Amino acid sequence: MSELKKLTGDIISRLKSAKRIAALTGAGVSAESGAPTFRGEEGLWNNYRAEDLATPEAFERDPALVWRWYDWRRNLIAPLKPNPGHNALAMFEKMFENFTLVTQNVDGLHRVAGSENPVEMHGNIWLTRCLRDGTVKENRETPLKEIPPRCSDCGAMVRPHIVWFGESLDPAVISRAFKAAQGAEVFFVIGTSGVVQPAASLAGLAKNNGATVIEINLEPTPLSYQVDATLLGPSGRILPEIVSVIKG
Ligand code: BV8
Repeated sequence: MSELKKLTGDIISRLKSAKRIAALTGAGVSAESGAPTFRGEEGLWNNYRAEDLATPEAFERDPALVWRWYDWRRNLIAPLKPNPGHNALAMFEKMFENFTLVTQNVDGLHRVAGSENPVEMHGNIWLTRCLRDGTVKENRETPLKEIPPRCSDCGAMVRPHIVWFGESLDPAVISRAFKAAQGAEVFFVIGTSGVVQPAASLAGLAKNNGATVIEINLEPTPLSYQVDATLLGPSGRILPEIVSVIKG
């Protein structure tokens, strides 16, 4: 049966009349584009341990190792295209008066799909940050010519402009994400295992502020107990179905 049968009449009418909608996405939204997720069996981290790589301590200890991991991921991601799930979320921006896309993903595929101004909570794999003066620049070299790469202005080493475990998120990013969740009439949580904070707290925040929360995932998650509906299936199929229901 189409998972959308789980959307009651009330949920659908709220969705059709909503002015303010927000969505949080995780690695699952990019899975159908061919991007490995983090915690799946073929997960990015199965070959490595996150604490060995996605932390400031790991970078301090061995910047070249961390950069080799990111170079490998950038080469993996570079040829990938947005899938119908990304495209449907870009469509949401045109369909709703006020739509905010919050993503944990660093692959940039939401932007490629046409989402204008996603809140990239964990940064972006195509941006680097100078360790000397903090300048953030786009760098799409694949593979990287030099590891670790250097700042084109001052020659100092650069790091990925990505939020690692144990690092605080940009306060402006947090406030945009929290405002979107607090103000949403309908909040989607899509393709995330719901384990990483503070992103995982957004669904509960939306719920506590009166939103209808809809989860889309291949399987239930620790967030499932607090949502109004969990639609089980690939977001690349379910999201376009939701677009047609709203347009219908
Ligand atoms: C912070 C960048 C304040 C790296 C990432 C103890 C010590 C220190 C910190 C903590 C601690 N305990 C808790 C914390 C906080 C910590 C945290 O949450 N840890 C967890 C693991 C317990 N958080 C932080 O450190 C954050 N900062 O809190 O600052 C602070 C400061 C100091 C000390 C304390 C607090 C920073 C978190 C950011 C970490 N960086 N990424 C990189 O990517 O290189 S997080 C990483 O996980 C990715 O960004 C990823 O996006 C994110 C979440 O993973 P998911 O996106 O959910 O992906 P996953 O593979 O897990 O799941 C995929 C899902 O999709 C699955 O459910 C699957 O079923 C589904 N799926 C698959 N295919 C499909 C699908 N669904 C639909 N359709 C499909 N086709």
